[in-house]
Amino acid sequence: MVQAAVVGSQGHGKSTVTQALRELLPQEYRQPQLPPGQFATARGPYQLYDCVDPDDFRSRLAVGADQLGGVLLVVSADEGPMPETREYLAAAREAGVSQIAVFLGKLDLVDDRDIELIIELEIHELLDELGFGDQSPVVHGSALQALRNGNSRKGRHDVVRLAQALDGHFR
Ligand SMILES: Nc1nc2c(ncn2[C@@H]2O[C@H](COP(=O)(O)OP(=O)(O)O)[C@@H](O)[C@H]2O)c(=O)[nH]1
Ligand SMILES: [Mg+2]
Repeated sequence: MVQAAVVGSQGHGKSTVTQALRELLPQEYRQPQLPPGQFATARGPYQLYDCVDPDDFRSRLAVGADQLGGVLLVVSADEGPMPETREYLAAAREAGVSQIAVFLGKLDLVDDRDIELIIELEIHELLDELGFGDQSPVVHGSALQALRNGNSRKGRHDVVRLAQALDGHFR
């Protein structure tokens, strides 16, 4: 079982991404739904912990940072990295977590490709500044649209690519 925490600024879509992974992957991989918070990818089962706020994340890290396979950072494309985004990353860094995968979400709210790329650059700069280097995968998408169109393979596409990024990057 891969344990992972979902972090990101309030309102950026953590709970929506968590729900999308949980609801859409069973259709993709033709597996039964697992208990709350769990889902399975091609690699196997995951337990996702959807953080409420940075304090919640810190208490999670305090009890078991070494058991985390990685952290899924959610950044909304309409706001970009926020002070709370940095706070989460600093906490992960301090606890020695080094596997970060990024979901650049709410793409349906941004119709300018340049803005999307600038925000991705800001995310890479922030990761670099906090000492995570340049290895983190960044998956672009819209979890809400995926949930709305999840019965189609095309609708699930972003969420499946996110699952593949977790499979490849988390320990
Ligand atoms: N337009 C749009 N809204 C989204 C998307 N994902 C989440 N939201 C909305 O953003 C708000 C905050 O999402 P939520 O998952 O609760 O954020 P959290 O505070 O990070 O857990 C809710 O109203 C969601 O419906 C998306 O991909 N597109
Ligand atoms: Mg939430």
